[in-house]
Amino acid sequence: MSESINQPQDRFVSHLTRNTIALILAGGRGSRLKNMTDWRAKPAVPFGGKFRIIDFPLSNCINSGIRKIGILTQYKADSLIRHIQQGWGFLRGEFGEYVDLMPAQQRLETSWYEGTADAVYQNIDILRTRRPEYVLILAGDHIYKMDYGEMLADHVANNADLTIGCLEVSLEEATEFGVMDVDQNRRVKAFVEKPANPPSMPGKPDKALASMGIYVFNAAFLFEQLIKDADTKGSNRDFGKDIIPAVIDKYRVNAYPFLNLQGDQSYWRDVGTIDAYWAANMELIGVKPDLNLYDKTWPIWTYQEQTPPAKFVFDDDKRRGQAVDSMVSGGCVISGAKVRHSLLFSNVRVNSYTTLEDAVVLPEVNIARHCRITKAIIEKGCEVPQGTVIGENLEDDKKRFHVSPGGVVLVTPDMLGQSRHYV
Ligand code: ADQ
Ligand code: ADP
Repeated sequence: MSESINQPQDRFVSHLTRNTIALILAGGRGSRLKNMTDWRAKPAVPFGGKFRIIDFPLSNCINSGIRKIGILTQYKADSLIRHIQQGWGFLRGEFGEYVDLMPAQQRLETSWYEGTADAVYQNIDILRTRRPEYVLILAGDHIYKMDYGEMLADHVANNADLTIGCLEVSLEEATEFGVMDVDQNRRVKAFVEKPANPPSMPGKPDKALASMGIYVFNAAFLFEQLIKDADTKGSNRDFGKDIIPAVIDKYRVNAYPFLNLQGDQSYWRDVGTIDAYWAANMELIGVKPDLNLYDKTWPIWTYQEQTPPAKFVFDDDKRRGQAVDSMVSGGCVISGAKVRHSLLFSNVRVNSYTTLEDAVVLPEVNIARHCRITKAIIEKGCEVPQGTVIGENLEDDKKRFHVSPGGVVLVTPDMLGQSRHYV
């Protein structure tokens, strides 16, 4: 038995997770989500009928036993902050558990965070006082389930300074990612951020090994590199662009292949565009979606107000209110209307003579009578007026709404001439 195996930190994943701080990067603009991020940060965008995107990395942390969590906020953080304060206050400070909001500290003369590394650097003084052994850095804008404890154990077992979570993507997709080349021991030999011509994987000419933007660092190593980077002229202060390329030659940087709870890479979604967001929500309606929201062993936690059950009623003309092949959240009332293959968030009203198909309807929406809506996303708080037709003539829709390249119509209160009461 090698000596290191006798070290408690190698033996117990619980020791590793207890001594880890997770930092969730929640500041990005998410501009490809168009008007859905006019008023909120991407991690605060509602998803899956009752969650917000950030609930996924947060729940992964809690379920993995990592209960010291910092959320680095910046852009339009209002609804994100409220969501965290309302829903994530259940951790016990006396056990050393917390979810801390870490807004831009304005530590430097610049007033906002620059790249992702700067977001962490600006909080370095606070992080040091917490004395973590490991820092797990996570993106706040991806949907997946993952046991981070396994990644930490792999990091320690391989004596790595930095471990990068990775997954296989197609060469076309790879231009949007950090792409790496690894040896047979998974040691990272090269790393390029968003390459125009991504290198393919050995033996897999149509695939590239992409960074998920999630990292395990030995804490002391991270702090050292952040300080070095802050002194480097011309740095973008970004993990992908600056920190990782600067350390791969000199230190042990390993790749960790992402596995979700089924032990494969079947579910990981960047819902960064309107088309991807719509498709990922639609996918959940299927009979056996790859993302199982009903798994009691890996619950996705969230905040949600208390609502009465969804209700399906006849209208005065005895017209049946119904939803088939759909998910309908609490507080919804479907009266004399037909809802097909759609996902309704909480407190949505759909009224008589109206039909919905392939629609994602966010909370607090009222759809009046005689509407026909197909393949659309209706933003939170919309009052859709009587007789509105959406998704049948995209040229018409383009005049009033946002139409995605895939033909999904996004409707917001502003586009209907209404003021926003909800984010
Ligand atoms: P991108 O996703 O393009 O690439 P970026 O836009 O920097 O990287 O966002 C990463 C995460 O950090 C997002 O969750 C974003 O919201 C957040 N964020 C960005 N700037 C921030 C700031 N200043 N303060 C707080 N949060 C901030 C990254 C990596 C790639 C990798 C992909 C995987 O750089 O190497 O392949 O993630 O999606
Ligand atoms: P429609 O345009 O379809 O006739 P209404 O607004 O008249 O819609 O509502 C129809 C039915 O929906 C009501 O009779 C009632 O049963 C139900 N309903 C409407 N609003 C609520 C509510 N706030 N709480 C519970 N049920 C409601």
